[in-house]
Amino acid sequence: VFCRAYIPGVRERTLVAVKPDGVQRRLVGQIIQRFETRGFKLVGLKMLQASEDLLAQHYASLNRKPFYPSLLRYMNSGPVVAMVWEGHNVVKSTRMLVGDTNPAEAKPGTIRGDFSIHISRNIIHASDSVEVAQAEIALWFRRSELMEWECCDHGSVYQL
Ligand code: IDP
Repeated sequence: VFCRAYIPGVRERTLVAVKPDGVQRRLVGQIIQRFETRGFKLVGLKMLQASEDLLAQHYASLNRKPFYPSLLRYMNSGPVVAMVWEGHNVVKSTRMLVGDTNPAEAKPGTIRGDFSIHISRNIIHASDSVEVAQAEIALWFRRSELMEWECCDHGSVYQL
């Protein structure tokens, strides 16, 4: 059923990753549920052990920070669940759903604010701009791993 109306930005995509602590703590289901119930569309999903090379590229902009070595060890300490979510304004909305980088500053109701305490273990990654999202999706996913599909409730989430 092709029911997609023209809504500007409705094809916007962002990269989200449940970090190794989020996987260990069995939070994957609850995190996915927040994006699904909001109305966003899942277009990519996989569990992987991120390589040091992937992480070095992903966090290249932070490589002079004092916490960079421990950040890479943390992200490499176990499997992560990477996903691509699609929808109107999804990059900014996801940052709001996720909450402040530092869980101590993250509001209750956000993912970090509800499930984490310390900046060194903040359970989730989300792209911070549309341009960064495009680069991160290309880094983490092959084109063939991203699904093109129609959500049957599109007209209820957006507009018929
Ligand atoms: P973001 O993940 O909210 O986009 P960034 O500033 O890009 O935040 O930092 C990337 C990640 O690096 C954070 O999510 C967190 O895991 C880690 N990080 C950032 N600042 C610190 C810090 O001061 N101490 C330890 N880890 C940090």
